[in-house]
Amino acid sequence: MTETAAVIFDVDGTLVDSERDGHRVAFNRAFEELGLPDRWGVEEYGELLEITGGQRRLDAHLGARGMAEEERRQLVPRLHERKTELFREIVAGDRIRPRPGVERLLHDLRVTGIRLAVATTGTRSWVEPLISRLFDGLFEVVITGDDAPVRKPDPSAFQAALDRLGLRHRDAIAVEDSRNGLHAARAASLPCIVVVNGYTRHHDLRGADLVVDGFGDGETVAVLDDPHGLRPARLDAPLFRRLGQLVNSG
Ligand code: XBP
Ligand code: MG
Repeated sequence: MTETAAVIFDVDGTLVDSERDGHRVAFNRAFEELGLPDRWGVEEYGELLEITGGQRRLDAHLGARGMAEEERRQLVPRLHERKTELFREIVAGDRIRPRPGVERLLHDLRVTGIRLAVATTGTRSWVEPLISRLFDGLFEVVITGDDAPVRKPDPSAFQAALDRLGLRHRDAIAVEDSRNGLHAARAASLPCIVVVNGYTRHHDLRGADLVVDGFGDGETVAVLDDPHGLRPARLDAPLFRRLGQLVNSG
């Protein structure tokens, strides 16, 4: 029977709650600095998150409000470059923190000998400083949007992580927060645990192996979907091992 050898984590919304008070704020500051009238509200940004990748999100938004393609081609890369710098400053100011229970889980997995990887569609120039600041030395492999240019729900980020780990899909489990992330993991044939947040609680998450509302930090997590009957109180190494055995024996 195959043992779970690695867990592959998404970053935005999963390891860190970075969208509403992080990326959104950086996008808005970039709009302001470049003299654009656009500002993304909390709710509107939740809808825009359906479009993965900052440049694609900007392009879709500006296109929908009537900006010509030629202008977008010039503007989107500049806006995104400035947004990336501004988000790096937000990270450097310690304003992005791990979701409650994440650090405990990562240490628990490592102590049990489970290898850790990251697969995100975010830009490497902010992902790397964020990972070193918050999770220094814990992740063996970090795949970013620069390594896997096709954004989730395409499976390429997860496939690249498996390749770099030298593992097959049967040896690993993905942890995600959103429908696009879940679909990317499933398209790479990975089992997937979804830990929802305020932006993703309403997503259709059919196909997930477990859906919970947190990692379990003191309090017992609320289980939203549990097709294998795992009934976890929190996410920990024995739960990942049990899930790995279940999906591989089924
Ligand atoms: C995250 C994203 C990213 C971030 C912004 O999705 O879609 O675009 O919102 O980062 P996931 P960039 O959690 O599925 O990886 O601006 O660097 O793209
Ligand atoms: Mg995410």
